[in-house]
Amino acid sequence: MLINQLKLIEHLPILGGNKNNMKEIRNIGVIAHIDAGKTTTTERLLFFTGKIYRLGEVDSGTTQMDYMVQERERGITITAAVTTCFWKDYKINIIDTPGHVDFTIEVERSLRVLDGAVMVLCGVAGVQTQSETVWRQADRHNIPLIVYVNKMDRTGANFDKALNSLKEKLGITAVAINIPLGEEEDFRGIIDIINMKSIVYEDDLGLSPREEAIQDEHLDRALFYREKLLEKVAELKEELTLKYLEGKEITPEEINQALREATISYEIVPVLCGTSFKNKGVQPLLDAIINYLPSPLDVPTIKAINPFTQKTEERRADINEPFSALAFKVVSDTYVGRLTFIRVYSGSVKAGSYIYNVNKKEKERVSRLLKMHANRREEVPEIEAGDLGAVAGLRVTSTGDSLTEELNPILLENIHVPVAVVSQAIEPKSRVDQDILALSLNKLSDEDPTFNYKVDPDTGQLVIFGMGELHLEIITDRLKREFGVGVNVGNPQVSYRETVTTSSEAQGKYIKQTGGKGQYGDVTLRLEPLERGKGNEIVNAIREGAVPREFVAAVEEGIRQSLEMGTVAGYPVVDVKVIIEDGSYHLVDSSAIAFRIAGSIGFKEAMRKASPILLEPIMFMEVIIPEEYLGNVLSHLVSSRAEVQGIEIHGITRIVSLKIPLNETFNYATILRSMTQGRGVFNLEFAQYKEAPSYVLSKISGLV
Ligand SMILES: Nc1nc2c(ncn2[C@@H]2O[C@H](COP(=O)(O)OP(=O)(O)OP(=O)(O)O)[C@@H](O)[C@H]2O)c(=O)[nH]1
Ligand SMILES: [Mg+2]
Repeated sequence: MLINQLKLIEHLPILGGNKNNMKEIRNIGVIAHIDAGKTTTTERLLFFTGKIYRLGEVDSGTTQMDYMVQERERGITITAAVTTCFWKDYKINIIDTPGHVDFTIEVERSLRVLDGAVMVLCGVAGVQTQSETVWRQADRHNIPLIVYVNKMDRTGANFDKALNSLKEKLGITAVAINIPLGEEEDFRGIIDIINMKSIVYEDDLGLSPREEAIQDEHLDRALFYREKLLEKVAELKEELTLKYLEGKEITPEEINQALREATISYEIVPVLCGTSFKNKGVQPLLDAIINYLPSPLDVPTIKAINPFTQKTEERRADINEPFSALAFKVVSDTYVGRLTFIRVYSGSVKAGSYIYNVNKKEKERVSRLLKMHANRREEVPEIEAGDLGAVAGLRVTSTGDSLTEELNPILLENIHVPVAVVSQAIEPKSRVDQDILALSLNKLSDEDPTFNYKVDPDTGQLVIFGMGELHLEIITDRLKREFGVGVNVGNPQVSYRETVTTSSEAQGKYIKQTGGKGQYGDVTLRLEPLERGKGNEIVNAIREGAVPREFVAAVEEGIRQSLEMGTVAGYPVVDVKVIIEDGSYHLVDSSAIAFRIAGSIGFKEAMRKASPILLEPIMFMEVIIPEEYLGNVLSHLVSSRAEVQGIEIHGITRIVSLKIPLNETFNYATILRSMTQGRGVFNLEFAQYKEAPSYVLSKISGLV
């Protein structure tokens, strides 16, 4: 009978609730380390809100959110999926993000457009490397957080330890608002320390939790946590401080209000616990999402530059303001074609209307508007401020572009794209494949800004670039299965960079004046090293009139092209400042082409003089192994140029943190598996570029 009731709920439209009431919208992300249980939790959020009536499981490949074949087969999330559900009249737009660092762009673009997030921790491991990374990302985007300590049913789950790891590793003021009732296999529910009651789950689906008074044996613990919570709450507001000091009762409403304000102002992070897999503790999480995380009205007003006036303008989250939105994701949908996901910040957009892409300076027609549930969609006539949705029909809009009304353009902050450090040669198996390959690679890089490809100018070889081995493996698999292209791929390679270590100056001359119209381009460039991670800078410091402006632009273009391929081993050049100092031109013979070539010659010469070096990517690595394998694993790592930074002890598990050159990590999955009989796991994350030892250069130059 329950199933029948829920079936009816399943037919609720995606859009609904109280339309213009932005106070009752929550745009939230679910973020965490790999495997912490984000997708399982999201699936439960949908189940308990009545959005779906049959529970999907990651392990059997039946969740709604992990809908790609590669996700279902591997039990991991690869792409951020958007969905909407309703809880107590609140509309919650949720993005379930991947935990694997190769897909970090999905977390980045989601956090860029969301207002709040649920960070999921594993109850056994507490804060892990990727938890730190996603927390830093949330922090950078000023995203208020609540933490959900999941997997409380697992052996070794320890709520206090997880809570402390939040304070110790992230330095955040984490405050428990509920605590476990029993732990490990005895986990039966939670103790709500705001309302001081137990919530006990008895049926497997967790549909009818029973509320009861806290039993005596748990009372001391509950009071201990309540005292901590009240101390914190009392610090937050003066009127509550007085009440607390006078020993007066602080009501649950007052506690919730204070927690809400403090969560939104990043002063505290409320912490809850549960086990999504066993359906315990999820309804309190839904309550916490609506109680503590911000609505679009609670987040700071958008401020952005109007590209016409160069003045900063504001857009309030209000449907009566001019329309503004950010495109955060592009996917090719089998049925609808190219779909662009947007977050509307102000005004509204209607199906059939025209909007303006500020980055591309082009008008685009909105042919249809859709609300998404993972890969299913529902057509809607309008998307309003504060909401998320998808647009069909946009041709030129890519990830990070600002969309506005043509007469009211503003340029919103773009989306930060991390560096692609791994490359792989790829070739089509046949002539037919060759044509589809180009088209497919184009589509894939349109969807994923961390994936790109180019033809190596020396070898003519097609090379793909991505975040890591897994990323490129998924891309290759999609090429074969989704696009039907037969390809052969080479081994993954490190994508090195080049830079300079000293300053230099060089003249670039391209002069040919033998009969007829000649060529004349002449520039003097200065090259200086910049700090690691600063990127490249081209500065025009040329004396007014020495060279006409369009030729200076051509010089810049020549320099930009040369930055793509350095003089050490042909890798892109990073962290240099190129100053165009001087030059001369000829009234008849000078042309943009001649100056572009002169710029390129000058840059190459300056680079050769500036003690250039090769940079290699260094990765953070975390290796998690049973104690007995520690010795062997460590000695292998040290012989692979690893710098061990720390070893953490969790029962019989050892977590080794280290830095290691990317080059040494290829195939590590197989090596670790054989060294630990399949019991070890590891995570990798890009840390920095660092000078490569000379033998690495000799090796890639084919000298050894
Ligand atoms: N015992 C237990 N297992 C859980 C719980 N929640 C999730 N799992 C299991 O943990 C594994 C990972 O769960 P997912 O939901 O895929 O985790 P995720 O965070 O979405 O993983 P990625 O998206 O790949 O980063 C699966 O095998 C789940 O069945 C829980 O509360 N208890
Ligand atoms: Mg997942």
